[in-house]
Order: sequence, then C-alpha cells, then structure tokens
Amino acid sequence: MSDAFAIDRLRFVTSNQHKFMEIKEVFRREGIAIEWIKKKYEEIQADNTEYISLDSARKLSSEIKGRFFLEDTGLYIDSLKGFPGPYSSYVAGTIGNEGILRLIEGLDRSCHFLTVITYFDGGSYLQFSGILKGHISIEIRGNGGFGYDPVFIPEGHKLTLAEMDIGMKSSISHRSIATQKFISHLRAGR
Ligand code: ITT
Repeated sequence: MSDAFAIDRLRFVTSNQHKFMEIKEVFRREGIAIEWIKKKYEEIQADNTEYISLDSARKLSSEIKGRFFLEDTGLYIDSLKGFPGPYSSYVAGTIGNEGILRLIEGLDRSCHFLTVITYFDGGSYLQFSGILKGHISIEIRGNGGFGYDPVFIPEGHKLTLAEMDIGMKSSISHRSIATQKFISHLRAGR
C-alpha cells in the first residue's frame, strides 16, 4: 500500500455499514484511510439522485464541522421507467427483491445502479458519480453484499453482485467508479 498520499480526516457519513466497507476498500487500495461517521439522516423525496445527495450534504454541513462526504445510490430498471430509483431504500425495505422479481416478470430486465457522492470540502460541494449497467436475474442468488445485490448481474458477468466477494464487487461497482473519480480529484488538488 502506498503511503504517498494522506488526507486529514476524510470522513464518510452513512448509516450503512456495507457502503462504508465498500468505499473503505477502494480508498484502502489507494493507500488512503477514511473515517466513518455512522449516522442516519433524513433524505428529501425527489426524483433526482444528484439533488438528493447535494441536499443531504448541505443540511449536514451545519451539523458536521469540517470536510466530509456522503453518497446516495439507486437501482434504475429500464422497463419500469427507472423505478425504484430514488425510492430504492423504501422499496428494498417493503417489497424487497422478491417484489422486484415479480414486478418485472415478462418485461425487459435491463437496469443500472447509480451512485452520486457529494463531497463538502469546507467551502464547496463537489459531486462524483458512477454507473454500473446490468440486468435483473431470474432468481435471488448469493449471500454477499446487501440490498439488491442478490438480483443484480453486472454487464459482462454471470454472477450476481451477491455471489462476488467485496474485492470483486469493489473493482467494478457504481460505488467504486464514483469513488475513483473522487480520489482523482483529491490527488489533483494535493
Ligand atoms: P445512507 O445512510 O448512506 O443513506 P442507505 O442504505 O439508506 O444508507 P441509500 O439511500 O443510498 O442508502 O440506498 C438505498 C438502498 O439501495 C439501500 O438501502 C439498498 O437497499 C440499495 N443499495 C444501495 N447501494 C446498493 C448496492 O451497492 N448494492 C445493492 N443494493 C444497494
């Protein structure tokens, strides 16, 4: 691991341990340590993930001193016109993966994940996004990951994200693509 790059107190706000572990893994590969602010915050209901992520960061900046980042992620199913999208958390907790499989029976299964990271650097808000294309599997498969991972098969792969280990998921995921862009920004401003 390279120790050439250090950034003081880079903090990630999320209530979701899986998200933290995945982002921590991407930073770890780059030799950067991050801290976890474990916190559940209210998200505005809107149809735009960038806006939701920015709004959350703006609200949290009055509570959290110094720089921090957070991210908002949604699963977008083409044949459902992007549903559940910004409602991914609610849908995962209500109808869940079985409900998703029922909803798209007989329909096209193409979908993607979108992650939008918002970084508050103490003065401005910067956003970095990552998309992972794929399709919804026929059945629920795998015990790893979280959320929709057991029904999501990334483009070019046969396994669901839940059948991959964290290293594999973190080398291809929406979250890691957004995080890599964020890291490039941090390195550029060093
Ligand atoms: P925060 O505290 O960071 O908001 P959260 O779990 O509420 O945590 P999101 O609103 O961003 O996070 O995510 C919405 C839901 O989408 C989440 O609860 C999962 O069910 C699902 N999800 C997000 N990222 C995922 C991923 O990488 N793989 C599978 N499902 C994911």
